[in-house]
Amino acid sequence: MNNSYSHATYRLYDDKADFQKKAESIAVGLTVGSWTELPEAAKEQMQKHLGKVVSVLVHEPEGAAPGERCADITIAYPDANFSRDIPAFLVTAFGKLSMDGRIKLIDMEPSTDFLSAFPGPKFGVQGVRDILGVHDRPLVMSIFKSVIGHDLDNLREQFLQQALGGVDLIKDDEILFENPLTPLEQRVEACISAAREAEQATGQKLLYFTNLTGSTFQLKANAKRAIAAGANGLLFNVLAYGFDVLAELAADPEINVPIAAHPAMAGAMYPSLHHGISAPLLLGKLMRIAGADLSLFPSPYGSVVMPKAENLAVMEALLTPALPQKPAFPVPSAGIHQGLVPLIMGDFGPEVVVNAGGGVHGHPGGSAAGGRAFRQAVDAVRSGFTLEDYAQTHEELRIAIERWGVRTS
Ligand code: 1AE
Repeated sequence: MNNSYSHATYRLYDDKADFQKKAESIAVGLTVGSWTELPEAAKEQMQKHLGKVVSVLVHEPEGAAPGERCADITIAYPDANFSRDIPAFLVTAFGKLSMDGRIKLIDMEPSTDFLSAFPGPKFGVQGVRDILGVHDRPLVMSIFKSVIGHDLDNLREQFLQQALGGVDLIKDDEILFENPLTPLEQRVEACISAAREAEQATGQKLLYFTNLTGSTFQLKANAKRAIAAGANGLLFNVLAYGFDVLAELAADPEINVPIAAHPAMAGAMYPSLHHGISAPLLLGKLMRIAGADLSLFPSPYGSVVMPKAENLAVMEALLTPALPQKPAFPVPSAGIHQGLVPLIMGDFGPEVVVNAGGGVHGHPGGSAAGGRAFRQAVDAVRSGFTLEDYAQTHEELRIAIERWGVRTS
């Protein structure tokens, strides 16, 4: 019998509650159900399944109204109670509880034994860099926009244009599904042939993250069809399907390409102060444990924003050496343009993917110029230039900062 424990930490808001009592009711209620009612013989038998209160820290919530109270409660759950999959731990720790008043799941600390069931990202930061042969700078990713309603020739041409800008990665838009104009295998073949053509011109290797879609039970087969057609990356809407689906895909030896996790639906789960799952856990730790090589999330600067402290905590969860799974690339996204690159590199350091859709395709010189301008912005920061100075000798960057400006904070 396994006698290790996995931990969950919650922030509970209540103006009157006895938080210690509440913690004890969680520890008992989500494990053995009832304790005081049990006869002594049953208690002995059930002891190994009983949750434990680890800590209860009462404090005033940030920005609280007068008198508002909250507590951070950590509960230890016996690993013996659940199987080695993320849904089992999530349902144990935050199944019914997620609906029980103002409570947010802040963190989970799975045991070493639990973590050992997850191979995690196949490639991670280092593996993706090795494929691309790029080790000394942030990567640049273009989001393939305006993809619905186009035929294959049109799609190929649009792909080629963004690839010619020298970006490292191109990801499908997450809303591109199986459709009669650009069926999966033909779409992959068209885009990969454009990638090869661009590679000849730029000397830059390129990964194409094809959107993996379809019904859950078809996903593995669809992933393998895409890979057989030449896809060298997959984009996956993890939260619409569940972490376990990502874990199954990532653990499959035949799915031997990096997987980028898209955060679609995350807004229904993390932004509330009082409910849901914290962003660092949802988009950082669990994505990495489940096997995402890259995780996208809203940045602190663009069009869809997440507060900076939370953003950096997502990055920390993706990169920390404290987890046994390979580090995964943070990809702060949404509304990113060239004028934000100094902020991104300043806040995230070198292990980051600069990711943009509108910032590439909205460049007045076209998508190739947009990609080039991003590469120039990265080079400017690496060489210690301001964007304005570097732009004096780099036309695409000059036009980009004329269009979007430069943000300094
Ligand atoms: C947080 C996800 C961002 C995303 O998927 C996306 O398509 C962003 O597009 P832009 O860069 O805002 O145009």
